[in-house]
Amino acid sequence: MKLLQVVTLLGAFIEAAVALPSSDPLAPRACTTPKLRKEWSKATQSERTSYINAVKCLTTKPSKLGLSHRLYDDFVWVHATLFPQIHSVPAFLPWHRYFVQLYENALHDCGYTGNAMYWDWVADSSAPSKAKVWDPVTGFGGNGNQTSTTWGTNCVLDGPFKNLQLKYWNTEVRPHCLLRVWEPGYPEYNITEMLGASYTPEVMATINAETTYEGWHNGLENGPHGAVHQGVGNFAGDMGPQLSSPNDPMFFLHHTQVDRLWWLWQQQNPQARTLAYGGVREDGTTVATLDDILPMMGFAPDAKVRAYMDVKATNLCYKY
Ligand SMILES: [Cu+2]
Repeated sequence: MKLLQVVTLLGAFIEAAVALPSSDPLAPRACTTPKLRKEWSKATQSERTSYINAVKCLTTKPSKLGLSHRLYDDFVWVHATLFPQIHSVPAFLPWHRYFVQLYENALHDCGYTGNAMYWDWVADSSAPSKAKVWDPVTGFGGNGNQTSTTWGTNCVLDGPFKNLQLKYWNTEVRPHCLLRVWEPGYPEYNITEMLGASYTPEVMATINAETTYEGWHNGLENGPHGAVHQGVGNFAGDMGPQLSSPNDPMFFLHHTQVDRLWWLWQQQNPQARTLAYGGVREDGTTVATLDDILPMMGFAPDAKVRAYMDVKATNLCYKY
């Protein structure tokens, strides 16, 4: 066989090998051009507008679950119903990674061409209320009306979501406006505005010093993750510790940041940490493994934890 023939054959063979569908989502050759997920304030105005329009579009589409609510409410419903299985457990991080991915897909189906975006609340922790994400023109609008403490009155007054109508509060049908109750902060009690002191770079450095998945996950979920929910929503706002927190579109910018912080921790030692996983499952006794199932209630296929560990996996393929 002539050299040229060998080279041609070899080329065809490589091409065929590359085109083969991979059953292993962690196959290294699969993700050659990862999509960049941007910080909200770093995106262009047309990207931001397109994102917000797509979020609104989710309220015009029917439920994929066949329920009598909108596609928008599917995200709220799935999160609220699965809540005990996906919080305070090792699956917290991969499940929310999958959930953000499904949200990004849904935004794409609504005409958005960009990628998931995040709010870097670590960078804004010294004055979270001044963050660009709350801008009424270029962001998600600001705090709710604080004239009353009656549930359902703390409606967001400005920005693109001021007329948003929401259906669920936890798992109950309780129609309401988008509610926000920013933690005002009480300097005399050392409580900072929006609980910013709980997600500073110093706090993150301490959590990032954890070398095990279990240690890092617990530090992040119970610390900064929870503080941001509480700081934005409090007990009467949608972003608070409610089962229905995906009601606030900010949920997804928050959880993309959570995902980014996990990725940053993995990147400190990719060899050891990309598949680092562990801890105890929701039953309180079973040890978590990469073969555990991430439930999605028929909204999307259930998946294995293993498939949501590596952002370079074919089914994800993004970077920060
Ligand atoms: Cu959650």
